[in-house]
Amino acid sequence: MIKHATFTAAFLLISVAACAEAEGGALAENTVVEVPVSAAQSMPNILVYKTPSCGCCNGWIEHLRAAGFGVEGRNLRDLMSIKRDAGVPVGLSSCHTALVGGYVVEGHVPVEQVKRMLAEQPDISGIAVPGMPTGSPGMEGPNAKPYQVISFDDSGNARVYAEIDPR
Ligand SMILES: [Cu+2]
Repeated sequence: MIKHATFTAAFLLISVAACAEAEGGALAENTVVEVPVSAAQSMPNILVYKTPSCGCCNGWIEHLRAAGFGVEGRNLRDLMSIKRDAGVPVGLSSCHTALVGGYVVEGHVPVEQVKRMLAEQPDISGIAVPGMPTGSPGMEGPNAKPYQVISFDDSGNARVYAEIDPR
């Protein structure tokens, strides 16, 4: 599992600073604002690596934001090294690779499955929707067909995590 506690902590600090500023400096300079750890863990931010020209990636990002996630998108011309470092099996790869709460999310995974993984904390590296099936979030369109969410770990195990029927 890849831990991104640093990213989350930094984001919280920035949020708190911006919030304090917006309220006209209601907080004294040295006030310590305590952010409950449980709250931060229940809705971690998602870091999404994508290529600059990927439109369906933006569709998926909007899907995450609509569900309440904070999302940071990073554009890269080549995602191969990101996918390799994240341990995404080649056969499960898709158009974008995301990191959230120590897990990898590859491709157009429905946000309900991301939330389920974060809640259940399974002993896996992450989940993927291989390719770009029509009907998955960000890939809406006619002729939607059932597709699978696959879990994977760093020992090469891949299992069906969820069966999705978008029709
Ligand atoms: Cu896509």
